[in-house]
Amino acid sequence: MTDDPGAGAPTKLTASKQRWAQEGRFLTGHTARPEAERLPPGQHLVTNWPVLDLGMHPDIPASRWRLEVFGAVDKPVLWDWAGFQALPQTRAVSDIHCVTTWSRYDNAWDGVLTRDLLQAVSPRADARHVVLQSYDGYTTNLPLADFAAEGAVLAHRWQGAPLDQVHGGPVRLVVPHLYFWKSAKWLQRIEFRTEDRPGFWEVRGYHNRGDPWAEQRYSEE
Ligand SMILES: Nc1nc2c(c(=O)[nH]1)N[C@H]1C(S)=C(S)[C@@H](COP(=O)(O)O)O[C@H]1N2
Ligand SMILES: [Mo]
Repeated sequence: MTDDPGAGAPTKLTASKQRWAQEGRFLTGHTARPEAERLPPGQHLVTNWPVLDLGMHPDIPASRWRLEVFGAVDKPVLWDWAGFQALPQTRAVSDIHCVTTWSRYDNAWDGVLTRDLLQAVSPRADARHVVLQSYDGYTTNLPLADFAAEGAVLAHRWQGAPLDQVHGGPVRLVVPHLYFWKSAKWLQRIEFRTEDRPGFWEVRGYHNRGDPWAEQRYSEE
């Protein structure tokens, strides 16, 4: 019928290769997903880094910067720059997925993992939600489980250099497994809550969770 050696009944080797492809075996990227699935549905890759926000870029020198953590936690804190820098510092590399359809691969963030922050403030057993408040008045909300996810980081450096003011410096949140609107720039306050409270975009038609793999861009209403 055909002389294509690849066609015909699957051999042991082709069956293994198909399985390797599905598992993404032999890929050298940072992700465990097969390369073809690294880009979520409806996204396109960019190599620049677009700036998106409410149009105000607060100028907060490190000397005046404070981060308040309050609400349903046993140890509320107000960190200044030195206090924040004294927390464990980690590099986390991740991809950005913005709801406006651009994605940017391999961003190296340096800062405090949300897991280390949780260690420091001890959320109460009934804490379920987190609300981020920023110096420009922006807010966004997350389930505590998403805030605590692997790779989520309060970042103050990007690709080895201090985070640019336009991208949220001195400190922004990065939650890589959700659309980028959840990653609050110019972070000022973190509130732990027993009840959810939708943020700026969430009350304006964006999805409450924002999973790029499920294309949770906008709410159904
Ligand atoms: N404080 C603050 N954080 C924010 C926003 C904002 O307007 N203010 N915009 C969000 C949105 S919609 C996006 S897409 C990303 C954009 O981040 P970037 O400008 O670094 O690409 O920031 C998010 N975090
Ligand atoms: Mo966005």
